[in-house]
Amino acid sequence: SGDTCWYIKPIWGMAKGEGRKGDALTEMESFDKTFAYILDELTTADQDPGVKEALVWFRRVLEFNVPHGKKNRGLSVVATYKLLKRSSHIPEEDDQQAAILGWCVEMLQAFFLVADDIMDQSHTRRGQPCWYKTKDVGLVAINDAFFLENAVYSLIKSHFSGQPCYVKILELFHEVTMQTITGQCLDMVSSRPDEPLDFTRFTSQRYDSIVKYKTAYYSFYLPVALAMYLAGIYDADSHQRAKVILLEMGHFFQVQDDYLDCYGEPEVLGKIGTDIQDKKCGWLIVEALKLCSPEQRQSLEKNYGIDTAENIAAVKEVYRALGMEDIYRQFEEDSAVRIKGLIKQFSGELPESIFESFFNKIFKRNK
Ligand code: GPP
Ligand code: MG
Ligand code: MG
Ligand code: MG
Repeated sequence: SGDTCWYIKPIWGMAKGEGRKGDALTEMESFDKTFAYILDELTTADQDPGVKEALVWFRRVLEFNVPHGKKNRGLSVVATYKLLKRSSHIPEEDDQQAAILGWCVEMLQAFFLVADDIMDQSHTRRGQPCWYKTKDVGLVAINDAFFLENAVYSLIKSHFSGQPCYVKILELFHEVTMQTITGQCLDMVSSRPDEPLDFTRFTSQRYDSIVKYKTAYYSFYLPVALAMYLAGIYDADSHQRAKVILLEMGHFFQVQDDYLDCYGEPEVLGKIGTDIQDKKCGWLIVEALKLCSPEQRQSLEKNYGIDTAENIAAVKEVYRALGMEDIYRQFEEDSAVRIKGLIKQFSGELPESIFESFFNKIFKRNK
């Protein structure tokens, strides 16, 4: 359906996206209301009474796994859509459509997280036990991950079929899912439990590919691209520009995730780090390997990827001696400068505020 005249001059006073303080709460509340509606749609379909028990189970899956995160990705669909349509008065049901897509992103994320926690053998997520660790669940969680993924398409069909953006949205979800699966593959094969540790594979190039694919596409490009499609923005140039900026932000976000895995407070973060014992090719180890002495490297080789308190402590001791926390702070500052510069340089006709407000949500996060 071609290019649409969509450009709206950003309103600078409102660049943070949420405007007045009270509005942030209202946005979250109205977003949460949409979830209650989605829950009913997905689990009370008038169907074969023989599947009733599965629908009751799926309701539990959705309630446990979808609505308890920060909801940055989902809310960004709504916020971006509103910024793109600022000058025209959007009817209420249009906002509702953005909220449905926002929840689709949150459901895709829930699908990834349920599966990722099994693969990473994690313990907690969002301040509760991981779904597969929950009583009566176990490996049914694999089927539940498939359910969460497919629920996305059932919602897209019921809310968007017949609209000009329908096929674009479908294709985008499929493409981004494949990218994320590719990144998860790189993440997993870089640290196989049955293979000896090989630090020569832990390069920045490898790290960059892992995080671009496993995190940046679905967490940053997807929410903004969905809002753009909903607002009628299809042109390749705008999407390419958005992608360049958002993939850079996504890279930064995963560096934060890797830093917090080791240095975050589990009570705030809602999850307990496992990257050291999981032998992950994460930001801290990749940077530490660039800076360490031969002795420190030996210690890392001896202790990385082994799940005992002593081995983990020995790795953390090398990180401490290298000053990894300060190195991260410096990276954070440099990234902010780089990303802000990229936004100024690369936004083209897109309002800079959509990128600024997304970045402000994640910068200096501790959860
Ligand atoms: C985050 O990595 C990456 C994902 C959640 C993508 C998973 C993709 C699949 C196809 C399952 P992470 O393991 O560092 O996240 P966390 O720290 O939240 O466990
Ligand atoms: Mg994980
Ligand atoms: Mg993982
Ligand atoms: Mg992590």
